[in-house]
Parts: sequence; structure tokens; C-alpha cells
Amino acid sequence: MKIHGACPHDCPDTCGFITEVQDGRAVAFYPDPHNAITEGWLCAKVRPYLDHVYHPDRLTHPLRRTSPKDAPPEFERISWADAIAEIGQKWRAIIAEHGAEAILPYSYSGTLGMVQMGVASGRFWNRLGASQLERSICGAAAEQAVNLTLGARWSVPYEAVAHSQLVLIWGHNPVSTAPHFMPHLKKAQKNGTQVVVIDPRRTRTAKGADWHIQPRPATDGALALGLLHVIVRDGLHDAAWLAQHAHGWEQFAPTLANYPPEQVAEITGVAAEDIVKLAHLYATSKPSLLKFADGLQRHPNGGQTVRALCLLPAVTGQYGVLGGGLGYSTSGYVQWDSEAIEKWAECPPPGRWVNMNRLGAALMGEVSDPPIQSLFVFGANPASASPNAALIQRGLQRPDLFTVVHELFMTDTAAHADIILPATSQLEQWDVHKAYGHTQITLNEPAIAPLGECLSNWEVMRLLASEMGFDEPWLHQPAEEIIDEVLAATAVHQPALAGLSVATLRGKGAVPLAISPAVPYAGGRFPTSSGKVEVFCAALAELGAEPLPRYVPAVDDGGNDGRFAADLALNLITGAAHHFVTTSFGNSAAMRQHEGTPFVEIHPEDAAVRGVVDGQMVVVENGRGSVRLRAVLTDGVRRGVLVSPKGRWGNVEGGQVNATTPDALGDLAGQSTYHTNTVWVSGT
Ligand SMILES: Nc1nc2c(c(=O)[nH]1)N[C@H]1C(S)=C(S)[C@@H](COP(=O)(O)OP(=O)(O)OC[C@H]3O[C@@H](n4cnc5c(=O)[nH]c(N)nc54)[C@H](O)[C@@H]3O)O[C@H]1N2
Ligand SMILES: Nc1nc2c(c(=O)[nH]1)N[C@H]1C(S)=C(S)[C@@H](COP(=O)(O)OP(=O)(O)OC[C@H]3O[C@@H](n4cnc5c(=O)[nH]c(N)nc54)[C@H](O)[C@@H]3O)O[C@H]1N2
Ligand code: SF4
Ligand SMILES: [Mo]
Repeated sequence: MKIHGACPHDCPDTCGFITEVQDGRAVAFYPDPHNAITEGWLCAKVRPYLDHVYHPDRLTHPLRRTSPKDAPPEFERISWADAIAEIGQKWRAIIAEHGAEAILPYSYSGTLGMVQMGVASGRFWNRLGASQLERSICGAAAEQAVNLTLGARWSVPYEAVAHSQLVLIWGHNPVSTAPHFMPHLKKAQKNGTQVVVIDPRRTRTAKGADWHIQPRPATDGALALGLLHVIVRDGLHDAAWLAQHAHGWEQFAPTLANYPPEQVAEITGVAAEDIVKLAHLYATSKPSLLKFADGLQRHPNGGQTVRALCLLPAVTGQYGVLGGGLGYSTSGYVQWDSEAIEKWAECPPPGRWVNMNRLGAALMGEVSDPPIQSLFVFGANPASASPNAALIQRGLQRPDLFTVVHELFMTDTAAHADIILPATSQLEQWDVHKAYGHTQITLNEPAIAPLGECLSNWEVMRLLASEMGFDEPWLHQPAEEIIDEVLAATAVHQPALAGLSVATLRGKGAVPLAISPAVPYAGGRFPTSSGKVEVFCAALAELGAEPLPRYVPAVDDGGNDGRFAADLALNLITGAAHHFVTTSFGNSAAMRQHEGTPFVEIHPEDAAVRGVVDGQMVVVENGRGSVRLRAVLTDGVRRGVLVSPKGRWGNVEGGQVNATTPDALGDLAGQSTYHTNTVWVSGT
């Protein structure tokens, strides 16, 4: 039997795959040869997926904690009935004393499926009246910036790069994070397309570029405004396009006087002549594509940075041009009908919002009235993946906190649980997927029966709904019925989905959607309130934010309590690892071997000042926490910058970078600010 599925991981490519099953066991797993994005190959992480699915460490039955919270974890096996009854009993007591807002669900991107991520994070929790989680760990600031500036997150398809003369890849590492874009880019490059990468690190992507520019972290806003300054100063802007399609350009243009190349060079560390050269190259190579993702904006000024970036294609008249414009995200084309997902209308008013980036602080008392008394984690690993994780771990050790973790593996987070529930993998569950790198819809059919006693996220929500006495039919529907309901509700505002259902999608793999307009923002039409690019954004002014893009320096004091010398501070960047998806696969022996011993890249001059030699173990620390890493001396990082990719498991490696990362929020949408992270390095 051959069963079609969709890769559930947080990756724009959302590949299609096929699982072959014999006697109930998956025996072969390979890319769907007909999937136009996957194009016959899966990435290194997912190729050996059956090792992940049948990993000997899979959790296969519920567990109850038998050791104190601050002691090494010990668990005993319990039945599902006992687990759910115990959760219900605890929650009823918490609700009676503090109200349902004392319960916080915490979920993110273990799977991107509509049912197992979307519906499972919504319906039951809304009905319960639990605290709402502000899911701003990833790209919240960029999403808001793009939505408000351009009206919607639309992007050209990967293959449109064939038409680009120049591709400016800005703070983005697609070799690792959007692999199926790369064959298109390489082919274009062979045909003469120039590729420029802007990244403080010489990433795998930067290594293949024609020109690599290494600015100081979090200074990209200044760099973008500096490019705009030069383009306008030298008359390379498209004044006619701006007059017709840009709202507030007249107010904004004079502010560019603040960003002459010499001053921008001071801020960014990029030479003034390079700023001028890049401005001229960008403005005279047409079509020119500006491609970025979310890593770039995980800084306190990330929202304004993305606003400034959005103006580059505008000032050169590149929106609506095939092969030009912006390659950020396609997620605006299909937005699942929110009411069908959430059932807001049938629930009590939403509970108070808790920002997921402040989990540690929230557990330690920042959130009170009521305090958080119970945490339910699924599809996320906050003790390793979320910022200021050392504080999160202290919060999870609170003896009075009742923590339930629904997981496939004994993660750092699960190890802190009172109750662990075993979760199905993607081969064991129903779902439907859209993508943020393309416009296909893919049904994921379960290929095998759940391992052991594993249940999917949505099945757990159904059990919890029964336990809490909620008998609304929309809390008890099978996943397939939900898929049909949400597809139909979404087709009302996105006609490209018309006719799609479980029945029509089964056995098909990915279905491409006929999206209109075919070229985003064609004709200079933007779905904003003015119908134009919102250079001046009144909505931001109303939110108390800057209505015109401008550069504001980013700062982090590293939680310095006086122990560390200010002049020895470094900025640690912790972007994607090639062989993990955040912490997913961080427990895979093969992937860990590919990544090598957890390392930190440091410039040889910075190392010399600190007496650090290549290969030595060093302590990277600040007032928030510390991690031991192997020093890799390389001029691939600029001076003042350290790089150590995210994804390691503290309980496997003995530590991980998020012990040090800040939980300060960015300038827009409560964004995480991982990469403005001041740390100190010393030998051990
Ligand atoms: N292999 C793999 N793929 C992944 C993931 C993964 O963990 N591993 N994660 C997935 C997720 S959750 C996401 S959101 C996407 C993210 O996709 P990307 O945004 O492409 O990935 P990141 O590595 O987070 O960030 C990209 C680059 O930003 C650089 N950067 C950091 N700060 C700055 C800055 O101030 N200026 C500039 N110019 N560059 C900066 C980093 O050095 C990094 O190389 O990738 C997804 N794909
Ligand atoms: N230092 C640093 N940290 C970062 C970032 C960074 O750039 N730097 N990037 C951030 C970003 S962009 C993101 S998106 C977040 C992601 O952070 P998280 O959303 O926490 O993602 P993961 O760490 O991959 O953890 C997902 C967990 O879900 C589990 N899981 C998978 N499928 C299922 C399922 O169907 N059901 C259940 N119950 N569990 C499942 C997996 O086993 C895994 O343990 O990380 C952030 N962390
Ligand atoms: S992680 Fe990305 S590239 Fe790898 S199989 Fe999944 S969707 Fe494809
Ligand atoms: Mo992300």
C-alpha cells in the first residue's frame, strides 16, 4: 500500500512524500515524484524519516511523575483513563480556585498541520476559557510589517527566480531553511543571475553567492535606509511608480537625509563604497528579487527593519514584476477560516493573552491574577527552544505548577512534566497542509496505526473535552470531518480552494492552487486600506509604533549583573542548524553526528583577545545563563559576532544556547529577539 503524506515540519517547502506499508509497518519512505516543489528529493533531515518514526525512544504510553520537580525525572506508566482523569481533577480544582485563565496551553510548530496545530490549539482551549497564547516566537514582527505595508503576505513562486537578474538574499539561509528554492536559484545563477547575500555569518547560502556582505547584527534597517538614500540621491528611483502606488512617500522621502552612506557605514560596519555599489546594483538590475525570511527580524528593531526592506522593491518599481519584488512568504494566499478553526462565536470571551516569549517570566510571577497554575505543552519544546530557557526551567520546577506535556520524545520540556502523554507522528495522523513557500495544498493520510498508545493532538483535545463535560459536536468531530469543514469555509474567501475535500484530495498528493493575481501586487495594486504601499502607516501610529520606517539601534545588556566587562561583550546569533528543525531531530544520533559537537563560531581576533584557541571548550554566558561549546575559529563570522545554531537538547548535550537568549520583546507584535543577545566567552 502506498500512502500520500505531507512533511509537517516548520519549513516553507512542505514536501510531499509517500509511505509504503506492508503488514501494518512502514517499509519504504520517499519523495512524491509528482510534487512540483519536492521535485523528487527530500532534505537530509527527513530522508531517513522512518528512523524518526520508529525511534526506540518514542514515548508510547502515558506517564506520571514520581520524583520531585527539581530532582532527576522519574516516571511510572499509567493508563490514558487515569491520565485524563487526573488532568480533569487538577483542572477542576484550579478553575474553582483561580478560574480557567490559570491554565495556559503552549504549542507551536512541531507540526504545521491545520488540524493538529491550528484546530488543536484553538477550539478546546477557547471553550475552556484558558489563557490565550500570543504566538510570536517566530515571525510575528515581519508578518505584521508586511501585512500593514503591503496588505498581505504574497510572494512569487520559487521558479520565478529564473526571470531575476539579481537576487538579494537578506538575512536568510535557504540552503538550510528553504532547500527546494536552491535548485531554482542555482539554475538562474548559471544563466547569469547575480546573487548577493547579506548576513553577519558566512552561511552555506553565502558561500554560493557572488557577493557576501557582512553587516553588524540588527543594523539592517539602517542599511536598507542607506540604500534608499543613495537610490533617491542618484535619481535611480521610479518617481512615477511611487507617485501612483506609494502612500506617504512625500512625508518619508525627506527622512532619508538621515542615512548618508558614511553614517550608515558607521552603524553597519559595511564600507560606504559598498553601500553605494549595492544601491546602484539593486536599482539598475531588473527584475531584482529581494528574498528574506524570519531570522533577520528576531531583533528588538525587527519590525521596522522589515518595513524598510519592503520599500526597496517599491522605490525601484519592482512590485508586480515577474522575477522582481519580494520573496518573503506565501502564507497570505490561503488563510484558514478563523471561525471554522477556532469557534470563537460559540465560546466564552477569549481569556487574557500571555506572550509565549515571556514564558519563564510568566511562570515566575510576571503573570498574576490569576497566576499560571497549569501548563499544557504540545508540539513545542520551550525548555530548549524558547528564549531565556534557564528561567523557563526554573518556572517548570515550581512544585505548585501542574504541567502536562504531549510529546513523541522525552524532551527537556517533557522531563519537567507531571503527566506525559504520547503523541503520534505524521505517519500516524490525519491532517491537511498549506505552505509558506508555495501554494499547494497537501492531504496527509495516516499510513500506519499509532505506535503503542499514541494519540494525535486533536484526539487528546476530544478526550479532554469529554472529561471537562463539553458536549458541543465541534469538539468531538473526527479530523477528516474538520478538514472538510475548514476547506469549505475557507473556499468562501479563497475560491482557489473550491471543490477540495478529503474525498477529492485522497491519493493525490499535493494539489496546486490557481492563485490570483499570478504575479503578486500586479499592476501596483495592494490590498491595503489605501490600495497602495503604506510607506506612512496610520495603523502603526494607532498602535503607538513609528508610522514611518526608521532605524532604531538594538540593545541587550545580557542581564549583566556587574560580573562581565562591557568591552568584552559579543553578540551571539543562533539561527537554524542544517540538520535540525529547531529542536526537532535534536535527539537523532545521525543528525547530531552530521552537526558535530555543539560549537560556537568566533572570529580569530576575538578569540585571541580572550585567549581562546581553535577546538577548545569555552563557556558562553551572560546574566541569564550559560552553555559550554566547542570554539571554532573562523573569519566566516564578523568581529564582535558569535554564531551557534539552535536546536540542541540540554538533556542530551548537557546544555544549549537558549539558556542565554533574551526574552525582551521586539518593536512589533510581541516578537522574539533571540539574536540581540549579549554574551561573554571564556576558556574552561
Ligand atoms: N534546517 C532547518 N530549516 C529550518 C529551520 C531549522 O531550524 N533548521 N527552522 C525553520 C523555521 S522555524 C524558520 S522561522 C525558518 C527561518 O528561516 P531563515 O530566516 O532563513 O533562518 P535563520 O537561520 O533563522 O536566519 C537566517 C539568517 O539570518 C541571519 N541573521 C541573524 N541576525 C541577522 C541580522 O541582524 N542581519 C542579517 N542580515 N542577518 C541576520 C543568521 O545568521 C541566519 O543565517 O527556517 C525554517 N527551516
Ligand atoms: N536560539 C534560538 N531559538 C529559537 C529560534 C532561533 O532562531 N534561535 N527560532 C525560533 C523559531 S523561529 C521557532 S518557530 C521556534 C520553534 O520552537 P518549537 O515550536 O518549540 O519547535 P521544536 O523545538 O521543533 O519542538 C517541537 C516539538 O513538537 C514535537 N512534535 C512534533 N509533532 C508533534 C505532534 O504532532 N504532536 C505533539 N504533541 N508534538 C509534536 C516534537 O517532537 C518537538 O519536540 O523556535 C524558536 N527558537
Ligand atoms: S523539512 Fe522541508 S525540505 Fe525537508 S522534507 Fe520537510 S518540507 Fe521538505
Ligand atoms: Mo520559526
